[in-house]
Amino acid sequence: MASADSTGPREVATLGGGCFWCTEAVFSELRGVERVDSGYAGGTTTNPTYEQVCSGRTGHAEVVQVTFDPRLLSFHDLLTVFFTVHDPTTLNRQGADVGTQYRSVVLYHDAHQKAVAEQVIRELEEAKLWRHKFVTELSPFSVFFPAEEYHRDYFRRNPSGGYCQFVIAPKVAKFRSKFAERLRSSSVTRA
Ligand code: MHO
Repeated sequence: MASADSTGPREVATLGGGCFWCTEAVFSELRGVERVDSGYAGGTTTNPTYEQVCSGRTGHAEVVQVTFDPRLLSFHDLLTVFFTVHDPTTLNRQGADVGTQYRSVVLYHDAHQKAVAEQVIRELEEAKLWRHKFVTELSPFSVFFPAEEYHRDYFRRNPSGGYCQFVIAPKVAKFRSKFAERLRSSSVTRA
């Protein structure tokens, strides 16, 4: 793996970009990412279940918590990938997935992450990456609840599922073609 030694610095980002199966699949292939955990954050219910989050009543979003080595991947560049592989302009929605649990959200861990998120949004709006204005929520991170085990590595473990083939695979393909130079080397053999 292309990541650095186990004693180096680590940064954690908590990002919601719709169904976490998608964002997990993409970030797992990004060089500099050490681990990706799917879970729930940004709401009020303690230890929510997937079913509760699906109901839209917990306030939580499906998120991924990304642990990365900032020497190999900056938060700025992580966000650039994030905003390319999900649509940050549709309110509470990613494609057919509708509900506040699918909202676009950056749960920043400190003032630096907040400032960088504001800057990247400005840059990408100016570059017209997407046709419409970003609706991404920026809120302070408070607590992350890991998702149930069966959500872990969902794309790799369920390759023949319809959602995997028709929703996740195109996002992974977009990531691989737009950010080929940022792929960790092992994803080539995993594909
Ligand atoms: N519409 C998808 C979303 C899965 S995701 C983990 C499904 O219900 O299978 O929210």
